Amino acid sequence: MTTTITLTGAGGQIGYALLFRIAAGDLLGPDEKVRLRLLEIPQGLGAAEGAALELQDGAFGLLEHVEVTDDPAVGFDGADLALLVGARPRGPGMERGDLLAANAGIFGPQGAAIAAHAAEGVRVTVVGNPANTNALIAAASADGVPAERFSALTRLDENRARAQLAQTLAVPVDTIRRLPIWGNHSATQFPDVSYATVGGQPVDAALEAIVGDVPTWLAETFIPRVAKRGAEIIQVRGSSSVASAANATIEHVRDWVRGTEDWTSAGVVSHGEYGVPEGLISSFPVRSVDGGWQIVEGLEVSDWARARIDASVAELVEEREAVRSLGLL
Ligand code: NAX
Repeated sequence: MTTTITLTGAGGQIGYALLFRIAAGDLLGPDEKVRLRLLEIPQGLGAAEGAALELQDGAFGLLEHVEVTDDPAVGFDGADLALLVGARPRGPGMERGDLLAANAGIFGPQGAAIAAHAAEGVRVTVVGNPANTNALIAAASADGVPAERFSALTRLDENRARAQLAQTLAVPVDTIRRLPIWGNHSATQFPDVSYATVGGQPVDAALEAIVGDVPTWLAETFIPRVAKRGAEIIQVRGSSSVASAANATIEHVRDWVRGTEDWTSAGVVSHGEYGVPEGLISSFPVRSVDGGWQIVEGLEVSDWARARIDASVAELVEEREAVRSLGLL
């Protein structure tokens, strides 16, 4: 079998980190051939073409074909998986409304091109920020493609949260499970340790023994550290997260395609679950079953957690209203 994968922003940093892992089989396994379509804007074509030359030099047995284009009709042609990484960054003096509008101008037409040209059953992962609202705009513009086929990346946030908790508890990171992100991929996101387990046991007692007052630690240390990790990386590294973002993207798409044993996090369309207004793309605890995301339902949500979820969801509502008021949704 061959899977056609479209990557937008393929000439950018995350694109460069993603391409070689996809070609090496990290996304779909060692038996699935891939056909890559690299979609860029004209200024990014040279970098994408250069990456395509390097892909050729990688002599990857799984890589059947690479096409570089700035035409969305060609870029999304036959796409089984679309990774929407290219986005307009916030420029100097740009207000949030300007940023939303600039990105609506990218993700609206891309959603329409996906509807017109992608394979039936296409699954679209939005990485480019503001990821949740960009996914909402793309889904709204993709006539005939169910909104459930669009999701936004919050796996990097979850991975950051699991890594921080593992470090605090001095345990291997893969022993930490069930630590979902709720809400927006932004500073208001809520990494929720309420259900977290370490080695299959609730973390509460172990955490209390180490940090003392857990609610204070969560509010003053853990949540801000996770939510501001992107800024910390920029400060230390001098440039934004790249390889960790690519890694999270690989994990997100791989789980979506292959299924999950346990929960993870993804920005998916709400049908009103946990009081999140219908139609918003918000991060939830999810499972992947039969190729689709399913929101984990029936969880008890404390008042404390409720307030955090509501604050992040309120930001998503504001973003949606801002885009609507510009006539872009
Ligand atoms: P770069 O600026 O290195 O690359 C972006 C690329 O997108 C550029 O080559 C640009 O030419 C291209 N592009 C712009 N408009 C396009 C369009 N209409 N069609 C196709 N390509 C287009 O950014 P990079 O570091 O790769 O980050 C990409 C996006 O990921 C940014 O929006 C960034 O904010 C976002 N991130 C999202 C994360 C998440 O967890 N959801 C984490 C990492 C990252 O911050």
